[in-house]
Amino acid sequence: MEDSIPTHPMGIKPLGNQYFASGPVARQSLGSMGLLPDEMILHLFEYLDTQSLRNIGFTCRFLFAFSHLDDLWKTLFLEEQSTNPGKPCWKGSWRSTHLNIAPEQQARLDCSNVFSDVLHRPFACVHVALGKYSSSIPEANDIDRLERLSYDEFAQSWSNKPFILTECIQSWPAFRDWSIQEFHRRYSDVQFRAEAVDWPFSTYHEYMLNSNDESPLYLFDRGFAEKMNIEIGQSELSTYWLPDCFGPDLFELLGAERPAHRWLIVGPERSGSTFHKDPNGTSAWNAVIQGSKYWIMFPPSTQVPGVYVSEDSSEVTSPLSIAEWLLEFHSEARALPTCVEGVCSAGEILHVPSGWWHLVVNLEAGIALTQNFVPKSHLTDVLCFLKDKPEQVTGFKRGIESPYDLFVERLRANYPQLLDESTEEMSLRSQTKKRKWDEAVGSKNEAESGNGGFSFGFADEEEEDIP
Ligand SMILES: O=C(O)CCC(=O)C(=O)O
Ligand SMILES: [Fe+2]
Repeated sequence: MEDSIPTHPMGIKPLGNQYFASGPVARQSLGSMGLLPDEMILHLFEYLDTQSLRNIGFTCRFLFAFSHLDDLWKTLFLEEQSTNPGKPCWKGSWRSTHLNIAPEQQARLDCSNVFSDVLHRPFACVHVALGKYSSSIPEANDIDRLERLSYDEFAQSWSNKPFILTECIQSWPAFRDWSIQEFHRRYSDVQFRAEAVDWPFSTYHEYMLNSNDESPLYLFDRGFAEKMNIEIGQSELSTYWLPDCFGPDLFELLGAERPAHRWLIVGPERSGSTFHKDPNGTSAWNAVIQGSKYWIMFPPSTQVPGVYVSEDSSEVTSPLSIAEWLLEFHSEARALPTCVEGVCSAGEILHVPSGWWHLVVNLEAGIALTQNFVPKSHLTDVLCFLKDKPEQVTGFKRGIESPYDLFVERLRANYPQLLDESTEEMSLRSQTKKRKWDEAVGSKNEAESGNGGFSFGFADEEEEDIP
């Protein structure tokens, strides 16, 4: 890996290189702080405010290098923006942007006797060659590619499988007309949401062209239709419309009360999404307008290497950046029999089935549109999610007390038979779950003694007590 990595702009080297160093190393001048490992120094620095972080950098060469770690400045910048949002001017790094100084006005110091993995690794990750991971995909893992698909085929055979449709979005005006350049021309003053900040597209464009973050700031905006004044749907003036093959989206029954469900996504090369499942048990499609994305996906019950899920699966900890995960875990993950991977290029659309794990990385700068939906075939998954994990339900407006009750009410009015079938499936599932639990804890006899119906009612009531 080290072979393809250029020299760090400040001269910082990986710790292993210290073995070859002849002169004095910068860490020796750290005084009593030298007792702390690099990880701890970084952690302490995360508590410093702007002035302190600046000042401590002037104490010695080693801390100068630490105080320039750009991620620290990103946090300070975002913190300030949250209380005092101004119109920022991107200056090539978070430090320069936050301190509002031109890159050429910054102090420069040769740090070639600073040896630290904590400092060198983020830089190395920026230079990870993504092509290595997105190419030579084993045939068994290759995501299915279809020219087109009917709704019947989707409902019968494909709602549980990832796939890429290659002939689906070519007629969208969005596909024909949109590009990063065109956005820059038409929307340069329009503010879009990029993680924690709202930036005019012109600023984000500057950032895309001139930044080197290990995990680039990702533009992910759910209000884009209003901001760009575009129509979505079947009308003549529409910029894009929903693909027919996914059939009716049952969350449409919620009307204005449906949770956030569509996003415009723009990002530079290496931006993307770390491992997650989509919210509320929904499925999704992701259409690439410009650029290309590498996807690696696993079915719902897979334990993905390097991804840690809390016991109730409410928290997913993927402490690693995309690049670190690729470096550390990709080969192990790729060898799993359930691994599915592929590249979705401009003009193609990818299906993410309900509950599937996925990590996505942009191989080039690009634009995508994504939408979450509830197909009939996953109604039970969504109902179970809303009912059994109310604390994990996201995206609904605050005033909505019980998304589950609201959805059931709308389904009863519009699709009573579907609701009945789904309710039956839910009770079958919880019966199976209870049987498995009883088997595991050894109270099998009780479960089989004809009290199944009663225990069931009881379980449901208990569950309804969950706020
Ligand atoms: O980065 C991407 O394009 C993937 C987005 C995604 O997975 C999501 O919106 O849930
Ligand atoms: Fe996703």
